[in-house]
Amino acid sequence: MKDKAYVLFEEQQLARGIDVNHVKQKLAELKIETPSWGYGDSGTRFKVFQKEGVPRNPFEKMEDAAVVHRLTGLAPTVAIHIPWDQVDDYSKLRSHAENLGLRIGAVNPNLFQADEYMLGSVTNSDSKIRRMATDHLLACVDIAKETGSKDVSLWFADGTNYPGQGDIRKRKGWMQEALQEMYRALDPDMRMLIEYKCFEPAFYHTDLADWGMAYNMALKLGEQAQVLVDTGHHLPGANIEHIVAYLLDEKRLGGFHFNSRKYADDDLIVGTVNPYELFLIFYQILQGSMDEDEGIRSGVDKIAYMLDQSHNIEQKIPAMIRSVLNVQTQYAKALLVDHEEVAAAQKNNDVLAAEHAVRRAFEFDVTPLLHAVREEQGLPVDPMEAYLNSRYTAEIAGRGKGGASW
Ligand code: AOS
Ligand code: ZN
Ligand code: ZN
Repeated sequence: MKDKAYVLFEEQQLARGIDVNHVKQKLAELKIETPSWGYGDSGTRFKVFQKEGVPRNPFEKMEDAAVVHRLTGLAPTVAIHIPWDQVDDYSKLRSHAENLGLRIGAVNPNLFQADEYMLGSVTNSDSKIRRMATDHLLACVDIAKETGSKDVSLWFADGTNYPGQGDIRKRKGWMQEALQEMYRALDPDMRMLIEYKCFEPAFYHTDLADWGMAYNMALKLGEQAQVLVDTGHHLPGANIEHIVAYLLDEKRLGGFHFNSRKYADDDLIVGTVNPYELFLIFYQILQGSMDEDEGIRSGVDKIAYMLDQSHNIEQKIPAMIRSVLNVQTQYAKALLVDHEEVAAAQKNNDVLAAEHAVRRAFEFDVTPLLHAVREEQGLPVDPMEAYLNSRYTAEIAGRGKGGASW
């Protein structure tokens, strides 16, 4: 029997000309990759809090990720970070993941924790350190081939703290050299996702500071190089959905690192601080999915939705469940935008009607819809409640404290 709230929702949407079956189908296709590091202990420079039950190794991280996917149906892949998730045999990690119903997603080279990288990795003025960093990039491409991952996602902490500390233009050239070498190592079906960030840990200049620099680098490298938008990596007030629309139109939007920010790169649970921004990002993407240009439409299909969060004070698994559900909620709302209504208002230059057409989709309560979708997929209607009622937290308590950090 259909739930009353759902019947009402369906009627309401039907009256607006929204095809609810199409909405449900799109929702069933939504996949969000969770980051292995979000299951480990993390913190700020002030303190890393150790939580009980945190995975002790990459294999246990996969087990926790599998719980998130089993309860939500939303998170079938897990991003790994090398060397945090270094193992002797990646095919073992791969089959462990596959046995749990998961796949290994993007491989993230870590070029910021070795002492050698204090003054830069691929942009270091010391050619030996640049070689070491480039070799790590190449090693990560090989790991991706073993794990069956199609994306290698790159974020560089490289930058300087003071004017004059580094030669900005030389460093730009070194960055390009290293990325070119890595690009050549990719199989034709692999992608390099280039992430940017305005500052931190470097506070004066960062070598890849914004989407324009990442995009320019991608253009120089070739079509397999695309831009990764981490929602926490912009200066306050940046219009992220504009950047998204722009990159999508240029066919270079590779993926996202979703998280929330209030001040800087806070890596908080996505959708907690500014859900409307997330909704507007999806609004742009869904508009792109109806473009007459096949290239843009297929670009939309290839966008990698990933989380990049560190759960410093909250329980990791429920935090991940909350996160993927928050993304699903805003995606569902964006699916309710009547694009014809928006287009008509735009045509009439009716500013208020256009804004209204977008915002009203955000204002619907999609809870009955999401319950129905989960029920149809045989998932718990409330995955968070299902987790809290499960014995999993008690089971993993046996791991004790002092598990993997980041
Ligand atoms: C760092 O600020 C970036 O968001 C990266 O994506 C980073 O690799 C990730 O946060 C794991 O540390
Ligand atoms: Zn990121
Ligand atoms: Zn970040």
